[in-house]
Amino acid sequence: MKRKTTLGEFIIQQQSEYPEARGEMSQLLSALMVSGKIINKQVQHGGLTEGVLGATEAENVQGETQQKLDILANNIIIEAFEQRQEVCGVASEENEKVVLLDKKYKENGKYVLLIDPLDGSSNIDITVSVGTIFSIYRRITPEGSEAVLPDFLQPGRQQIAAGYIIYGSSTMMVYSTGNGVNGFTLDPSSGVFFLTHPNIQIPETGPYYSVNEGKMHLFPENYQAYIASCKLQADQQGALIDGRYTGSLVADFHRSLLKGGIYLYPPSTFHPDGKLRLLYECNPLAFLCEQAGGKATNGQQRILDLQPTELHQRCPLVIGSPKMVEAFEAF
Ligand code: P6P
Repeated sequence: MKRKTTLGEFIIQQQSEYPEARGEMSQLLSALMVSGKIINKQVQHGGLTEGVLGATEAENVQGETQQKLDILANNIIIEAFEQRQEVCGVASEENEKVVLLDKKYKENGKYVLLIDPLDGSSNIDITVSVGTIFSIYRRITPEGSEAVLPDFLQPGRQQIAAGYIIYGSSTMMVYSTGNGVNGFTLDPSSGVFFLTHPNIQIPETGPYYSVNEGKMHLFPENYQAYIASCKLQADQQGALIDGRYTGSLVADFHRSLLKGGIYLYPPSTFHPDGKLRLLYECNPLAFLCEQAGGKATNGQQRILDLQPTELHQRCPLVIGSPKMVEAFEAF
């Protein structure tokens, strides 16, 4: 039986479709792949590695306690890009300001990278899946100068690539460069990512809705009404729609992408704009979801059309199977 295509081979095949490509995007994706393998090793070792689990005394710019692995993952990714020339700056959930990469030659980088280095990290200590989310834009200010905020505050529809690495029962890298979504599974014995989920299409509808029911009473009426309707609905086969919520966005999104379903992080009295961040959580997943045939909205607008104004701004997120998001929009 012919062996599966590796991620490296796939990247090269994709690049060959762009004769003018100089391989920078390929290099960028390879750096993310390498970072994912290194982070995976730390995540999978969990409590076996002294001092890796648990929280630090530090808080990130969101005022959230930083897990030790958050910081580790952030450093692993930034260091990977300091060794290369494609990226002139990184915006991260873990850094208040944009990280300008080493001045030596970084100002020639054509791309900017936005990351949530380890989303859902509070789940690590209980061995629930976590993930790295990434979003890539071409810079809009002239090369040769330092990257500036406008390079990062672009609408999500300008993304040229986005994806995630999910560290779960298996480790997968799922990404898109604008021509569909492909999923690669890491073979731990060889350290190679193999193409296991070619051309992912999200099912039009699905068997799950995913929301933090504990906060239901804080949500706006229309969200409560839609969620109540999910509890009453049965799908074509008469099966009820189930609730599934892991508290890890990447895991909840990955399930919706593969099985069909809808994930909601609504506005609430605690979080009037929702809790999730537009630039490095909502935009990359919205890009992927649309590439797979799904939809993503903030309750009023298409996520990818939102014009960002701040690096760490939050936005409500309703994302997943198109028919389920449309049903929500009717509320
Ligand atoms: P809540 C994790 O902190 C995260 O950013 C997402 O991964 C997750 O979906 C969400 O927050 C969980 O938030 O308020 O439901 O605990």
